[in-house]
Amino acid sequence: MALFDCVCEAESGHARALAYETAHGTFRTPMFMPVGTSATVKGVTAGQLRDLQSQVVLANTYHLSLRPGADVVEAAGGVHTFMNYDGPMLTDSGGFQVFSLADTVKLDADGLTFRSIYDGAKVRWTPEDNMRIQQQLGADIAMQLDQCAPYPAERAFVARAVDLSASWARRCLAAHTRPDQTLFGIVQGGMHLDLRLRSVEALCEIEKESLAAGGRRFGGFGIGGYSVGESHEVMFETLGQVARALPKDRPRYLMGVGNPTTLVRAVREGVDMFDCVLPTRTARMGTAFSSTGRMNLRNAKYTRDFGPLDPACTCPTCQNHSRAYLRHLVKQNEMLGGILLSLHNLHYLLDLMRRAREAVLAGAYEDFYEEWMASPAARDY
Ligand code: PRF
Ligand code: ZN
Repeated sequence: MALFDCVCEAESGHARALAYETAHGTFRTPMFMPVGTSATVKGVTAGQLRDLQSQVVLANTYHLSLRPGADVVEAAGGVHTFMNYDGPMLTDSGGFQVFSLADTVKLDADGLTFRSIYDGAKVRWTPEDNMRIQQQLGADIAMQLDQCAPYPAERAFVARAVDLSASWARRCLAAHTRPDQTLFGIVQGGMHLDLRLRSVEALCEIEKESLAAGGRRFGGFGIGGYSVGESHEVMFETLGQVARALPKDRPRYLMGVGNPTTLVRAVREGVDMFDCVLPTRTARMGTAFSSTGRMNLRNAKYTRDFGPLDPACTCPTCQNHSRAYLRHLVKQNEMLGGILLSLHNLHYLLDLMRRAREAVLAGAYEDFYEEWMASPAARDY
């Protein structure tokens, strides 16, 4: 396979099994990507990620460009060598973090101005600045700079975010030239189907113009602007139609979504890739996914429970440690507690997507979906 080739190995209903080629190896979908915001999946080493058979790690442009700085990461040889991880990597543009972390963001047609959460320093990004930074960071996949509208939001506000994101997509695609790295466009449009379709059309038009001018194409498409406070049902009213309006021959990445049942449902709608801090963030708070639903390890009922965390799980945590021990670690704020639960929760989502892929390859995704929805694990939705 050539770089950035995307091969569809099987389809089952709308669900797909893709193989995608990057400069750091092939990844296969459906797939969950652990989040390594600051060039670290918190508490988890690169070796452990490999053992978990994690395929792609996600880092963040907002955080890395402010600390330690894109120039430092570049001097290290890029984010791969900096964190000693040699598999596929993706950097989010940081647009989402600018809007969710900063209290004042100044937005204009040419870019955005915000203050760093680290030291209050004023930062200005044009789409070109953002592309230069992501090329310095050197991940295999860069994401366009976009504006994610909050929920709820006035329709006119969402429409402006769609048009601004499209104008930035055009500039990002023109500014992104590193040959070993690809760029994903991002669809916005909130919960309005017509605005979502307008966003998809704009991206396709921008790509067409770029190709006609001898420029590049998008390597895939992010679906942003969901999981911002709306209910599951509201998201699924439009998600499937949006995913399937995107070009069939490239990956569709639902950004910032990590609820197990949402993943199983979104794959059925034609989504291929996911990322979320949920498995690692909730692990650090003492929560574990399990085959019988979510478990809060702080609960007193585990004090003398010397059985494995999840008897159905094959992860290293479940092979080696009891609920009582994990509860003790969590209660004492021992850092090993968060680490062991992070390993388990990541294994859980990675394994769920591997099984989803097997089901697609077997042409039996609908059976997999129904079995999941009937399982006790789907109750915590
Ligand atoms: N845009 C970008 N990153 C994101 C989102 C988005 O809309 C979301 C929304 N769920 C998560 N991460 N660039
Ligand atoms: Zn486990």
